[in-house]
Amino acid sequence: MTYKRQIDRLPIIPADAKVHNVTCHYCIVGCGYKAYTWPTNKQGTAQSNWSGEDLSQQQPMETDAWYAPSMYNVVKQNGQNVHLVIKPDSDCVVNSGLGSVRGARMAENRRSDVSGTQQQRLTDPLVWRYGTWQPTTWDDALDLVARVTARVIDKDNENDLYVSMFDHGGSAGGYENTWGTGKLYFGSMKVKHCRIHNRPAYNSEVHSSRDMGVDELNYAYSDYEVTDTIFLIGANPIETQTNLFLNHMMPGMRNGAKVLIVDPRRTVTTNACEEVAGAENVLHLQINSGTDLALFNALFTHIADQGWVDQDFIAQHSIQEAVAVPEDAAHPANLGSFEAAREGCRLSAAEAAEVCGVPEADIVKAAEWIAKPKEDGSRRKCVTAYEKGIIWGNDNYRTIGALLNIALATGNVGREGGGCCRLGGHQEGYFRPSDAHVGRPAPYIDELIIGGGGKVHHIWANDHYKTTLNANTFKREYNRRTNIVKAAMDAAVGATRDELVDAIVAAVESGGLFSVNVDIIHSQIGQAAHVILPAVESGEMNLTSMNGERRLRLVEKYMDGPGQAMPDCLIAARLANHLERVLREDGRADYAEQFTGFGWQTEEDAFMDGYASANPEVTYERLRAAGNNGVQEPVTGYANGQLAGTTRLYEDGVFKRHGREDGKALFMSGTWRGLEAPGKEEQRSNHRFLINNGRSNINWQNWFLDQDNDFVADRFPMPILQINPDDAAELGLKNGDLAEIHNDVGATQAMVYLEPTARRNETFMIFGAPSGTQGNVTNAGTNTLILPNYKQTWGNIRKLADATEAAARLSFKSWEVEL
Ligand SMILES: Nc1nc2c(c(=O)[nH]1)N[C@H]1C(S)=C(S)[C@@H](COP(=O)(O)OP(=O)(O)OC[C@H]3O[C@@H](n4cnc5c(=O)[nH]c(N)nc54)[C@H](O)[C@@H]3O)O[C@H]1N2
Ligand SMILES: Nc1nc2c(c(=O)[nH]1)N[C@H]1C(S)=C(S)[C@@H](COP(=O)(O)OP(=O)(O)OC[C@H]3O[C@@H](n4cnc5c(=O)[nH]c(N)nc54)[C@H](O)[C@@H]3O)O[C@H]1N2
Ligand code: SF4
Ligand SMILES: [Mo]
Repeated sequence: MTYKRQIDRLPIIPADAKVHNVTCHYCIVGCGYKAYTWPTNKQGTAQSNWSGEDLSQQQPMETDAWYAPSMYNVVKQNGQNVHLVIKPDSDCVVNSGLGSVRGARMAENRRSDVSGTQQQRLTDPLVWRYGTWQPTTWDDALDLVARVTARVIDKDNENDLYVSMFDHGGSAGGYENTWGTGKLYFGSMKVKHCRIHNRPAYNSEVHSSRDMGVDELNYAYSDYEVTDTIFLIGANPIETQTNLFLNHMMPGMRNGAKVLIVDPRRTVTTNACEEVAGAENVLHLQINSGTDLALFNALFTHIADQGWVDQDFIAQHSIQEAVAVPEDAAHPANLGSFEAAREGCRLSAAEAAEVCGVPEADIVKAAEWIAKPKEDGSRRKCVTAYEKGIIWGNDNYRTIGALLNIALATGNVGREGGGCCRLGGHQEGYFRPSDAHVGRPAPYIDELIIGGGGKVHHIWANDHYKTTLNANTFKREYNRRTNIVKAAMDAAVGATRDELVDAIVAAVESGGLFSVNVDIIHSQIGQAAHVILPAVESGEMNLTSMNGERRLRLVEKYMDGPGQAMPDCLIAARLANHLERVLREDGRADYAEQFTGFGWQTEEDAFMDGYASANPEVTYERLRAAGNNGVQEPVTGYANGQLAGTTRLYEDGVFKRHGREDGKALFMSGTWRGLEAPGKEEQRSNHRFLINNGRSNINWQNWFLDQDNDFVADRFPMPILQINPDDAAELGLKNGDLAEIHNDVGATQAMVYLEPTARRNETFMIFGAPSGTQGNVTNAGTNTLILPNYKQTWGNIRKLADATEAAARLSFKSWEVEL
């Protein structure tokens, strides 16, 4: 809440403050920061301070010698209170000293007993006892988890244990923690009933890209600076990858790049690009929701027909066989040669214009901006970048494949100024044993849970109550099933441990579900849990992750975690230790043996056991030395005191992501087939409004920290629903009013925000808020291979109430800006 603390002075960082490398743990961009800590009874002076400047003199505008109140806090370090400043690092090539409205508030979002911030953080393991949650020790809580879990699993059958777990880096995740959980669930066990934090199955967000041989993070951020065209699809980078936009895309535009944007909504990104590049250099293809595949097929057709393709690349680096992987249940389209794809995807610009609702001339113009050779005959460079607008959009497999077709055909993968990439969500940081046993398509976990499947559920760092699809039904069933267990535990009050375990097992045998929640706060799904285990965050442990250009860095621990909280990897290790012990006591020595190898005492032990086992050159010490610029993965060696990495993938033209020995890229052959996920077409026909949804700059994910941060909570006490003013007038809605969104599968609420640029009958709602879950109205039907289709949701809207007291004093200014 520093923004209104009326702070007129902050301590000056002394010259001898401790300095730690920090990579912002929020979004994929992974901006470099430095954390400074020093004793509370000390500070620098105008003449003697960390910056080396004489601060009694006026500093220039672009000075580094300052910090904002939001970058400051007082936290615990080795049990002592210390001053903490976390400020952007101007030497980091990712952000060059820029912060964002999220990253620049890392410090104020740390838990502090002195300033009172983030007091919601969990400090102790909690066990459901005597009708509520009671604090206890790790050994007590983990003994209960291990005993109950051990009763429902066995050597060859772990199907009654369900696991929801992060697969990313940065905030909740990282190489240490994906390995800790991965070694437990995929090494010691072979858990099949698992899902990832953001989708109801354990699968890929981009199956087709990988099947075509292309890893989805293949470029370098500098490619934006030297390209001719930036092609953005279903993404809003100024709000969601902020410093990638500001520090790399904007310089690209200033160097002359044109920008193509595909989004059914006019975003602030579109607005910003027009301001930076000039409106004549920005083309917004404002397509009908979910029609991207038709657009991409038409672009591909036009580009191929004009002969604007890279024949050499196609001949040398792509497969020549018409169909190399035939369409089947695991591959929702044929994969093969360029020519076969050209026939299989054929669609005219006129036909696509009809489907997409954009002018045919704009489709032709877009094709020209992507691929029409320049006057001197040279090839245009184009960076293609996409994110959740198509990943969570209609027909994920074919749509992403069709987009990659264009990038491959124009020789834009593995070239400077090119790339066909996910913009990304969190940072990455995946290192786990094989998940092959899960199968493809992977089981649809939410549906199984709703249908009564599973007896024990372990949840690591996610909150399905706020962020899954079909969420009304999920919550109803989850509450019902976990309440069966709570009732059984209540009835067993005062029982011995054995009696309690018997009571819980009896309850799960009769339809109940025992829920274990590993989180940093007491979340919404955590309200249903029986055991809650407190984790630490990045900065409260050492943590490695890589960003959207595969840049690997180490965040150095700069403060203590709250109370008994531990790193996720060590929680996994201690759980494994308890499972081993309990299984031995139970006489199941063979099975117990599978849970050995978890002697780790520190997160570094987990790192060395996991990631470093496959990348022996990489150590904490070397990463520390590599600082905030780190090294781009894959790491290729260590020489002259430096880790060597890879600026961009596929510069050698060898594509291996599909696992094929030939090293050739594949093209995808898939026709437009309307709204693919079950129930979507009916939902659209039967409801007036598109409930498009996604993110805003200020909110981070499911608001787990935002909800206890006044700066954010005062701005948006509730999720907003952007709506066209004429639509709102028809419904009797005004700014700040509370609206109910309802449809065939559920209902939710949001705060009305009139937005003149919103198209009629098309709204946009912030997803994931504690005070209004958009997923309540997203139906259960998924794309093939169990990819949720959050974006294509339709519903009706009615007024619930006038603006609440909190909403009445907000600004409802349009987000459009003019520079
Ligand atoms: N500020 C902020 N930044 C974040 C996050 C955050 O919570 N807050 N979360 C991070 C995470 S985990 C993720 S995954 C990323 C997501 O980053 P983005 O994908 O950029 O974010 P979204 O807002 O989910 O969706 C992007 C756009 O998809 C558009 N869209 C909807 N339907 C369609 C469609 O049919 N076709 C097309 N082409 N577009 C469509 C929406 O209008 C929206 O503008 O952001 C990361 N960065
Ligand atoms: N309607 C709709 N739904 C969506 C989306 C959408 O666009 N529209 N997007 C989807 C996407 S891309 C995403 S990423 C998901 C996000 O869905 P979730 O993963 O459920 O949301 P997060 O906010 O990332 O959840 C983080 C949780 O982990 C906890 N946490 C934070 N740090 C740590 C840590 O270090 N350790 C542990 N153990 N816990 C920690 C937080 O308190 C919080 O409860 O939502 C998905 N759902
Ligand atoms: S752009 Fe992303 S990584 Fe950079 S400071 Fe903002 S939230 Fe953090
Ligand atoms: Mo995400």
